[in-house]
Amino acid sequence: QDGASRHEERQDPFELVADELSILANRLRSMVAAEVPKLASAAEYFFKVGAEGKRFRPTVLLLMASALKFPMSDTTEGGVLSILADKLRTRQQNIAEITEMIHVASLLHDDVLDDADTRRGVRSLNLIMGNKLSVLAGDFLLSRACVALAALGNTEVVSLMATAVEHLVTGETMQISTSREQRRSMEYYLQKTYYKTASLISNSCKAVAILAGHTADVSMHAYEYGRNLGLAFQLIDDVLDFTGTSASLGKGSLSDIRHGIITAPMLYAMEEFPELHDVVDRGFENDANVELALDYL
Ligand code: GRG
Repeated sequence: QDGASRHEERQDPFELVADELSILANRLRSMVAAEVPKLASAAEYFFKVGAEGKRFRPTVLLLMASALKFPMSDTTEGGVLSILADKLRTRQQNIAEITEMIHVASLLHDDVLDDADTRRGVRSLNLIMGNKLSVLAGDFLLSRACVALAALGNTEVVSLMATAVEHLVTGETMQISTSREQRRSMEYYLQKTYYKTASLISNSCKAVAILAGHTADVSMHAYEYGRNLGLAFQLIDDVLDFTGTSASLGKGSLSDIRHGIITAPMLYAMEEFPELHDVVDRGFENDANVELALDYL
C-alpha cells in the first residue's frame, strides 16, 4: 500500500492494537489479583469485561510503542537484535498496563470524592462496596503499579510515573479547593487540565520512548505529543459533559456543572456573555439555574 491510500482508509486506532489490548486485559487481571477476597473483588472490578472503559491510554501507548520501536528491530527473526526488540516491546507494554492501573486507581478515588453512582456504564464501586473499600482498592492498585514499575529497573521512568501520580492529586486538589477567581480563569483551567488529565498521558508516552532507547530529543517529542493529546482529550470530555447522553458517557451528563466545576465551554460562554457570571454565581443546586446557564452554551 502506498502512503496515500493508507491515509484514506483511516484505520481505527483501537483496531490496530486489538491483539495487544486483549493481552493487556488478561495481564491486568492477573497483575491486580489480591490475597484477601474482598480486596480482590474490589481491585478487579474495573478490569472485568464490560467495565474496562475505552482503554484510551493503553491504546495511545501501544501505538506510541509501535511508532517508536527499537531502531534496527526489523532484522531477521530470532536474531539477537530481534530478541532484544521483543524484550523492549514487552517493557513498553508494561507501561501501558501500569498507566491503566494508575488511571483506574484515580477513578476509584474520584468516585468517592464525588459520591458518584455510575462509572464506565456500570454502578460505581463505592456504590456497591462502599467508600472505604474503594479507597483501599485504589491504594492497592497504586502499590501494584509501583511494583511493576520497579521491576522495569529504570529510575527515570519511575520518576516520570510518580510525577504523573503527584499531578493527578494536584489537579484534583486544584479542582476542589480554589478561589472563585482562579476557577474562572482559562490559564488556571489549562494548568489544572494538564495535571488532572494530560500529565499521565504525556509522562507515560515519554516513558515508552525512553524504554525503547531513544534520545532525549525523541522522548521530549513523545512527551509533547502526549501533553497536547491529553489536553485535547479533556476539552472534548468537557464538551461531551454538556452534549452527551448517559448511555454514551457511561455516567450522568452535566456532572461537571452540577459539581460546580467550571470547564472550558462555560469559560468561553462567560467571556462572550458577561451576564452569565451572575448565573454561575448563583450556583447549580437549582435545576432552573442549570437550564438558564445551558441556554448560553
Ligand atoms: C489515587 C492516583 C490517585 C489519584 C487521586 C481523585 C484523584 C486523585 C484524581 C482524579 C483524577 C481524574 C479522575 C481525572 C479525570 C481524568 C479523566 C479524563 C478520566 C476519564 O478518562 P476516560 O474517559 O475514562 O479515558 P475510561 O473510563 O474510558 O477509562
